[in-house]
Amino acid sequence: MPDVKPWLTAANRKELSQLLGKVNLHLLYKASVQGFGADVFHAKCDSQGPTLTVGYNKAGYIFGGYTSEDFDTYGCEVKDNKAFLFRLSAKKAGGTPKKFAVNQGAVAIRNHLSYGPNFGGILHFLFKGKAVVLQLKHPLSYNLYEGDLSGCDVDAVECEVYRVQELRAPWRNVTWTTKRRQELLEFVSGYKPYDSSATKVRVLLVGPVGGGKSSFINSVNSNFRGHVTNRVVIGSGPTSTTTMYSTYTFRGGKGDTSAPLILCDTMGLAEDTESGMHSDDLISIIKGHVPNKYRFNPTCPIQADTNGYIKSATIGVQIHCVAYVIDASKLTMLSPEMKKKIHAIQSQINQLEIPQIVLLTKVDKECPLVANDLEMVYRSDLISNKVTEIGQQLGIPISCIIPVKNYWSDHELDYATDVLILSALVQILRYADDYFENLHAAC
Ligand SMILES: Nc1nc2c(ncn2[C@@H]2O[C@H](COP(=O)(O)OP(=O)(O)O)[C@@H](O)[C@H]2O)c(=O)[nH]1
Ligand SMILES: [Mg+2]
Repeated sequence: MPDVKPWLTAANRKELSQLLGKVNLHLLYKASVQGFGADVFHAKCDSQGPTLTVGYNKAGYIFGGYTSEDFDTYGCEVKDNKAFLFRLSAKKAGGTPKKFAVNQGAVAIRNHLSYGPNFGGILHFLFKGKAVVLQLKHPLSYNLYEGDLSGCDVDAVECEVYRVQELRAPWRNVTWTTKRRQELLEFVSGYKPYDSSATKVRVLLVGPVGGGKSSFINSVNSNFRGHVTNRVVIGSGPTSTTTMYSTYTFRGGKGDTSAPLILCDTMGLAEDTESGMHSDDLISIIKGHVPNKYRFNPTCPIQADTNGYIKSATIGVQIHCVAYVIDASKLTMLSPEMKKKIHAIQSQINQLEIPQIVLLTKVDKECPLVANDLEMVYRSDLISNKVTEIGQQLGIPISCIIPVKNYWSDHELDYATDVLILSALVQILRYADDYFENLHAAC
């Protein structure tokens, strides 16, 4: 049902994950759209495996039942020791979500042609024209009191059935806690480059217009400042908003000192040669010849005699890591011209032996599972496929591809967003250290 919006919010789903573990909920049936009839319910939900039935009442309660067994029309009583009834902590209900496990060995669901989802004859959806019926006369299957589920209001306004899909094990281990966020922030703030002649690691952000370069800088800044900031102008048009070379340092490390990191924002790459970043300019930046606030001219790259050109660039002003910033939701739309352009840049950077990573942005836009819960990012097949795809397209190992979600619509910091952003920074700093180490080994 791609056009039908489920009522379960991201917060509801988070609560449900306390009851169900990390699962994907795929909407199969929505009574207010498809009709409150048992026949439609069976047509949409039979033989779908584990499902979650959710009722919403006028009093604001969200409640329902889970079964790991199929719904069908054969008219039988089904035992399912994994089944349970639940109520979320919505509005009046307050507190934490509640789970009422089926009594072991008892009938968990009653399947019948004329029944909607029927949990042990106690909680009965879509029955005789009524959305929900609660019958506590038959407390054999689940033990609960009247009011536990729906606050005694069985006048449901909506009934949804979701298919429950187990998620794959995460392909990268991440600890999603505020404590972890703090540890990562402390690591990044306290980092000192391997090479003492570079006091900060310089990272060049490269990629097509609209990939999320400026938003990434804002997101990093937000982490250091402790609140969402909009320091860099964000663009949404097809051409680059950024025409200037800008380098960003960050305040807010230990003792409010400057963080050991400089992010360098460039003009976006464009397919044609007349607009967008010229690859010669990129190489000049990498070698440290381009001054901060230099305004690019796409048709005429910086020359040794250009005003402000830095002739003797030290290691401190050179680039120590290149991050390709690529929009996960537009990956398949990367044109052959764009790929050719990136490959040409890559081969020059390879010769300079500078580490290259990919920041795969907008993972929330690409994957609905991730949009609802960012912690699903390493469990999402969609994102995993995107990572493999970009790895193949750019010839970059998977370990160097980091999915991120920038702050783009949020007003408040969120620890999961921060954990991804800060994990990306940690990787960048580690790769930069490898680069410094190689430089020393070569001396
Ligand atoms: N959904 C989503 N939108 C994003 C994300 N990062 C950036 N955007 C949006 O993408 C658009 C382009 O971002 P911008 O940072 O200006 O890209 P740049 O041209 O590479 O600097 C803006 O409208 C942003 O709000 C993200 O992680 N998720
Ligand atoms: Mg920009």
